[in-house]
Formats: sequence, structure tokens, C-alpha cells
Amino acid sequence: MKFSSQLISILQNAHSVGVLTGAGISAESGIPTFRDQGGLWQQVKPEEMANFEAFLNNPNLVQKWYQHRREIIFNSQPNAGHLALVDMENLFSKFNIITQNIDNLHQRAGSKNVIELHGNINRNYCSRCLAPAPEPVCEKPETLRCQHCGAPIRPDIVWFGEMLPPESLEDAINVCRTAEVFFSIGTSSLVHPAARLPLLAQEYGAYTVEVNPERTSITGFMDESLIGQAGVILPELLKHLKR
Ligand code: BJW
Ligand code: ZN
Repeated sequence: MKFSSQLISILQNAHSVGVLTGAGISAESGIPTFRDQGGLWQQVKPEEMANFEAFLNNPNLVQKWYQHRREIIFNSQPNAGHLALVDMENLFSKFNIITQNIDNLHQRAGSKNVIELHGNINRNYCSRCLAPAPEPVCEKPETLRCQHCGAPIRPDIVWFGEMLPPESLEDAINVCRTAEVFFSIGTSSLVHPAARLPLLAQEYGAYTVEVNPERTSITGFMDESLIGQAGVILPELLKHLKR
């Protein structure tokens, strides 16, 4: 893949880089995305699984669905895209990944500065008293109840209509404020407030770059669009930067 001399030169002189990732970066690890062909939302409807009301109506069903997802994630490995971002972290004095993913693959790959916007499937908490709950290592997490109040345990994932963790959102906005280059990788940019972050970074002066095999709702606004898979493009970009 050919990269513009402008991108390489800006990156070679940059001190601060921000990265927003979405489900697409984990697609090459075998974790389904949400809205692509064969994605999760073609298997189940978001309104039946991804909101608190659905959980209250049928906690067992929702927990079973997340246990199925946990098993896929647990059996997957970080891919070349995640690993390239680990190496990139060492090239800049400030390098932050803001992820919408709940799969922990950036952390497992070795990235240090990861801001989780939508939670983490490895964590759980009580749906009533909000006390953190132990990991559901048992085969039937749907039967788990809070040790303190007996209410059903829920995954620590931000569902539709729920607030993002305020500290994470604040940290993400700070990354947007300071980034000289901002990447949006593997996200359809349809879910807010995450979808707004690349545009915010651009307003603060960042050079914005999208990495995605498809056009998205923000492609037309980005300074540069790298069309292809993250697991191919990011290692190639890294090679250019190390030259
Ligand atoms: C590759 C690739 C490869 C494939 N390499 N790329 C403003 C305007 C309109 C609506 C709202 C708004 N503000 C808030 C809202 C409401 C709502 C929202 O955004 N709705 C829209 C859908 C219309 N947002 C919320 O409710 C948020 N909360 C909130 O704002 O609270 C305040 C508030 C409350 C109430 C009212 C108003 C304000 C919370 C959002 C939580 C999102 N949660 C989920 C998880 C569900 C649970 C689960 O996991 O089961 O997060 S939804 C789902 O979408 C998940 C993802 O993180 C998120 C984003 O998806 P992502 O990552 O972009 O995946 P895809 O599948 O969409 O795209 C994959 C991309 O990868 C594609 O582009 C591919 O081409 C690409 N790709 N292979 C690179 N190899
Ligand atoms: Zn409780």
C-alpha cells in the first residue's frame, strides 16, 4: 500500500497520536462486528439484547448471549492490527487508544494506554446496587446473583440509552484536544458519542485518518482515508515509519 508523503511526514514529526477503534479491528481475530454482513445485529436485534430493559425482562437470555460472546473472545487472539498499534505506542511520546470494543484485545496485545468507552466483557456488576461482581467463571453466569442484594449480575457493557463512563469520555475528549494525528480504525461511526470524536479531534487541529475497507459516515470529512483491513494497513504503515 502506498501512503501519502504528507501522512508519513506528519507522523514522523508528531509527538501526540490518538486512535479510536471499533469492532473492525477485531474482525481479523474472528470476532464478529455488529453491522457488517454476518455481524452480530443480523443474529439478534439490538433492542432485544443491548439495553437495560431487555436485561430486566429476561436477564438469563441476555447473560447467555454474553457468555456466548465471552467464549468467542476468550478463544481469539490479538491480530496484526492490534500488534502494530502496540509498536506504534513506542514511536510517540503520547499515544492513546480510545476503544469502543469490549473484547480486551488491545490490552492483551500489550497496549498500555487504552481508554474503554463501552466497558469490558470481562467485568460484571450488580444491576441494582452497582457493586462490582466477580468474573462469571462458571458455565452458567445467567444464574449469578449479587452477594449483597441478590439482584441479577450484568456485564459491564454500555448499552443503548446508558451513559458512557464519565471519566473515560473525559479522557477521550482530552486525547482529541491534544492529538496531532487522529486515527479512526474499524468503526462504522454510527454510534454516538464515539462517532463524533474524530471530528472533534479535527476541530482541535488533528490530521485525521480513517482505516476501513468500506466508506463510513465520516469518510468524507477525514483528511485521509486508507481503504483496507486494519491488520494489513497498520503493519505496513508501521514499516514506513520505522524506515
Ligand atoms: C474493518 C475490518 C477490518 C470490518 N479492518 N475495519 C446522537 C445522535 C444520534 C443518536 C445518539 C446521539 N447520542 C446518543 C445517541 C443514542 C445512541 C446512538 O448512538 N444511537 C445510534 C445508533 C443512532 N447512543 C447511546 O445510547 C450511547 N449512550 C449515550 O449517548 O448516553 C447519553 C444519552 C442517553 C440517552 C439519550 C441520549 C443520550 C451508548 C452507546 C452504547 C453502544 N453500545 C454498543 C454495545 C452493545 C452491547 C453489545 O456489545 O452487545 O457498542 S452498540 C455497538 O456499536 C457496540 C460498539 O462499540 C458500537 C459501535 O460499533 P462499531 O465498533 O462501529 O462496529 P460496526 O459493526 O458498526 O462497524 C464495524 C466497522 O469495521 C465497519 O465500518 C466495517 O467496514 C469495518 N471493518 N472489517 C478495519 N478488517
Ligand atoms: Zn447488588
